[in-house]
Amino acid sequence: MTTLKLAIQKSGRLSEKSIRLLQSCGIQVSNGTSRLKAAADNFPLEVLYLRDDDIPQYVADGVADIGIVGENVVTEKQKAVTTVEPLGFSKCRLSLAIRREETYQGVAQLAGKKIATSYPVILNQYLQSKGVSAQIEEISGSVEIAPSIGLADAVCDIVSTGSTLMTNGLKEVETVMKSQAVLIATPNLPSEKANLLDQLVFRINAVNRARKHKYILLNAPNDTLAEISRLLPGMNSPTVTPLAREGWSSVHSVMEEDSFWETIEALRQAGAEGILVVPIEKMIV
Ligand code: PRT
Ligand code: ZN
Repeated sequence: MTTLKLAIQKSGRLSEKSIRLLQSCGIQVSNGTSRLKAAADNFPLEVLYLRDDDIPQYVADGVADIGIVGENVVTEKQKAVTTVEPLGFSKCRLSLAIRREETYQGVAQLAGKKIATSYPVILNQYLQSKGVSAQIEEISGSVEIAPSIGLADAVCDIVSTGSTLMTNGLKEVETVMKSQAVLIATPNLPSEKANLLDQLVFRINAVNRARKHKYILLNAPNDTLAEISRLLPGMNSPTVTPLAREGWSSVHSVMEEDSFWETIEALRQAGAEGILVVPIEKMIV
């Protein structure tokens, strides 16, 4: 039987979220703390636990068919892999930062300076696109301490909350790239594996779509239903059922999390009452 081989990070920021994504797709896998690979339950999937930096190479070589890794690593490694889709977690950005006390007037001031980074390829591309020539100092960890020990004038590092930069006396001045976890695949998978990948992507989409939506139930006077239906188009159109109370209906629909509070406010203004909002586990359109 064909098995899809998936590479995920063995231990780090992506590990737990990768395993949780699989679980929400109905696929049980163990964590990789004590092993190199494991077979999943309920799906023909074998999981390889690797360092995140190695995942693009393994997927390009076909040792793994697919992988979950940060977009930043995919771009930096420049391996022949296909990005199947963004996964919506481990969001961060790769940014340039300088000493807090320096004034910043634009990327041109980095010309001739030393910039420490673990992402020399991406940084080099960025500087070239800006026409700035600087010296790139490649280091593999603790990039943020480079200016204070005199190793570099600036850094180009992953930022999430910004607190690491701040505690090291640095300030973020440019976003070089935005990143999140992505699903990558070996180009031109054989059709049986491509078929399994399609099934997995179908499940991931159902889970991720559900996460971005809420199920909403409310009561409203019948003369407000046109306006309320306009505010809650749902997946097709809302379900409207009469209440026992004369002249009132119950409306059920699906709404987007992004515009949640604006929609709720508009519904209240339109006359909705008894609004209930509940999470959706899976959403198939
Ligand atoms: O051991 P292995 O090589 O597998 O792991 P790793 O140490 O190289 O990677 P890991 O686990 O740190 O990160 C894996 C991926 O998570 C990265 O490639 C990014 O795509 C993503 N990610 C999301 C982050 C962060 N957020 C993040 N905050 N990666 C790193 N950081 C670090 C950053 O380097 C800096 O030191 O966290 C610090 C900044 O965080 P803030 O919140 O203080 O700004
Ligand atoms: Zn790494």
